[in-house]
This record gives sequence, C-alpha cells and structure tokens, in this order.
Amino acid sequence: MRLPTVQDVERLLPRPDDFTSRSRGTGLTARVGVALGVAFGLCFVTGLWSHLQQDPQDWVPLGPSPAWLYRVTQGVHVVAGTAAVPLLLVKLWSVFPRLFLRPPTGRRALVVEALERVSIAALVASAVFMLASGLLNIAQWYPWDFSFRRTHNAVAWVAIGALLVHVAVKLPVIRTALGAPVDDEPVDDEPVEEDHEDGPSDAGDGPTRRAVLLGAVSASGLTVLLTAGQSVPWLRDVSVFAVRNGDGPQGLSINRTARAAGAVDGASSPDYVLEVVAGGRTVSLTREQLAELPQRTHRLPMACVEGWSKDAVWTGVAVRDVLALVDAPPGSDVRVSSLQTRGAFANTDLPAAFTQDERTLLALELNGETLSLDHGYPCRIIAPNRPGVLQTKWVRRLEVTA
Ligand SMILES: Nc1nc2c(c(=O)[nH]1)N[C@H]1C(S)=C(S)[C@@H](COP(=O)(O)O)O[C@H]1N2
Ligand SMILES: [Mo]
Repeated sequence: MRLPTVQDVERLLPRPDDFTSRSRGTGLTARVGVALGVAFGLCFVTGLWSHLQQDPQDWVPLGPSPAWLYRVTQGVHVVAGTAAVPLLLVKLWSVFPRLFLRPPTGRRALVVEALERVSIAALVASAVFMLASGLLNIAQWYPWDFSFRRTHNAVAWVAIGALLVHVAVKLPVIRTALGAPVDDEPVDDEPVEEDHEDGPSDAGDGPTRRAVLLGAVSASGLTVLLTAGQSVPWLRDVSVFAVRNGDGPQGLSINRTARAAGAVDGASSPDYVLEVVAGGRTVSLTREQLAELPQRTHRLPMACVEGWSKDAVWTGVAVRDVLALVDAPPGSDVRVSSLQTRGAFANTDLPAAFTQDERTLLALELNGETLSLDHGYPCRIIAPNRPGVLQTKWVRRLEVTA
C-alpha cells in the first residue's frame, strides 16, 4: 500500500469555489468589517485611556474633571467590545473559504501571500484573544496566570497594528465592495429555487447577504441593549446580560468583599487608626477624629473597569484637608495603602491633580449611611473621574511621595 502523497491530500481539500453559498461575498465581508473596525477602534482608544489611568505617564494629563468621563469611556469600551463578538463571528465565517486558497506560483507572489497570511493570522488570533480575555475579565473568571491589564494592553497593540496592515492591503477591495450593493443581484428577481437533497444548487443556498448583514448588525445591537444597562441607568431593567448593574447593598454593587480581601480583622479592630505621613511628620487619626473634621458631600460615580458604573452620594473628609494636618504642600502625590491582606489593588497612587481637588474624599458614608465593611469601612477613597480599581477601600495609610 502506498502512502498518500501531498497531491492526494491536496485533492481532498476543498477549494474556495467549492463554497457556493450565496450568503458569502465581499460586499458582506467589507460591511461587517467596517462595523468591526469601528468597534475595535473605540475599544483601542478607550482601552489605552483606561490603561494610562492605572499606569500614569508624565505626558498624559490626567485629572479629576469631568467627573463622569471615565464612566463614559469605560462603558463604551466594554459595550463596544461585547458588540464586536457577533460581528467578529460573522466576519470570520464570511471569509473562512479563503483559508483554502492554494499558494500562488512564483517566488515573489508566494512571499507576498505568505506575509499577508501571517498578518491575518496575527489579526485573527489577537482579535479573538482581546474579546475572549475581555469577556472573561468582566465575568471575573481568570483561567490564566498573567496580568490581565498588561497582557490585554500588549495584545491590543498587535491587534490594532495587524488591523491597520489588513485595511491598507485590502483597501482597493474594500472600496470596490462598499461601492456596490451587498447582494450581486436584486433579491426579488431571483427565481425560487427548490431544495436539492444532493447538495447546494449552482445559485447557492442560504440566506441572502443582505439578510446575513441585517442579522449580524441586529445581533450586535441586541448585545448592546442587553449589556449597556450596566452603565446606562434607564437600560438597567433591559440588560439581563449585564454581569453587574451597579445595584447592591447601600445602593451600590460590591466588587471585592472585605472577607475576600482579608480586610475584616483590620477594618473591625478597635485599634484602627489612619496614618497620614509627609516627610518626617506622621499624624494618626481614629475614625471618630476623622468624623470630627469638616465633612463634605459629593455625588460621584463608581466606575468599574469591568464596565458597570453607578452614581452615589459620598460624605467624608477631603483628602487635601487631611494632608494639611501634616503640612503637606498643596499638589502632593500620595500613596494610598489599605488594610487588605490578599489580592491585587491593596495600594494605589493618587496623583497631585486628584489630591488637590476638594471632591477627592476619604469617604465615611455612602448614600447617607455609615460605609459598610464591604464598601470600605472605616474609610475609603472616592475621587472624580477615576477607574473603580483605584478607589481604594479600607484605607490604612496616606503617604506623600512627591
Ligand atoms: N483595597 C481595595 N480597594 C478596592 C478594591 C480592592 O480589591 N481592594 N476593588 C476596587 C474595585 S475593582 C472597584 S470597582 C471598587 C468597587 O467599590 P465597591 O465594592 O464599594 O462598589 O472598589 C475598589 N477598591
Ligand atoms: Mo472594579
């Protein structure tokens, strides 16, 4: 018996022409591609913005105003990413037969083709990774060991680079495809085909491309409706897919509980004091002493990186008033440490622009009640226009760093 040769295997593989469904076509691919490009563009810009808040660079001016900005950018980030899922699936399905294109002859053509395929492989792999890792992060399920934020950010650059290369290479095809109707011929004029048991007819089976396009866009729109309520209050009741919608004890979702953070003992200890440190000076304040300082009340959103956000009324001491007790110069950078003993986000940095703002609070009350243990008792940071992960709960120490 002879082993099958490469030619034998090649004969068994389908060719792009073997896929005769009328549902596929460049008109469909290009239109879904444009929608996907917009979604990925929005995700990239808002994602970079969120990354920079958590990893500040000198050249990016970050500040507390407007207070709602991060809430909007991160809401857009998560909604656009979720809406991209059905679009990506339809896009991949529409170009799948091209996987079976045979390599061209001639060395030059072969090199060009190989380069294009490598860029497409990078694009597909990175796009799938971005959406999958983003969705898993929203679900707070981490089946990996790497840092989500750093990896999601690094792969985003691969995705956006590969996307730009792809658009540049395909630009002539895209322009032609967008200039023509999505279906080759008007649907109404098509003769009614009978179903053939022995495979697709020559004209091709399946829904028209217009129908597929409509389906893809509707699925994407539906995804938006089902998730946007995590940040858009009047959609809360519609958004059954929203993992968290902002509601919870004291009128606000709880992200990590005091127990999960290992903060219960420290937070309920009668010996609790807040340490405020600048240069050589340290002041220790009990919770009662904090409550005796001038109190301010502000309505500020909690805006989680996972997309959910909600306004709440916070009462407490302005961070800048506390810093004044140790004669810290106005506009100091501050390191915030918490009582947390387990997991990430135990310590955060509060840049000068935030410590200067009188709305940046060490909150003692949430929506008119004493902060519950899970919301950060004895006191927590709440600042305008900040990602939720930086709104440190169970604060133990504020130290001026610069
Ligand atoms: N010390 C500490 N603070 C923390 C966290 C944490 O894990 N540890 N989680 C943050 C995250 S991710 C969010 S979204 C907010 C949520 O605050 P809440 O649980 O009071 O709504 O708290 C932030 N503060
Ligand atoms: Mo969060």
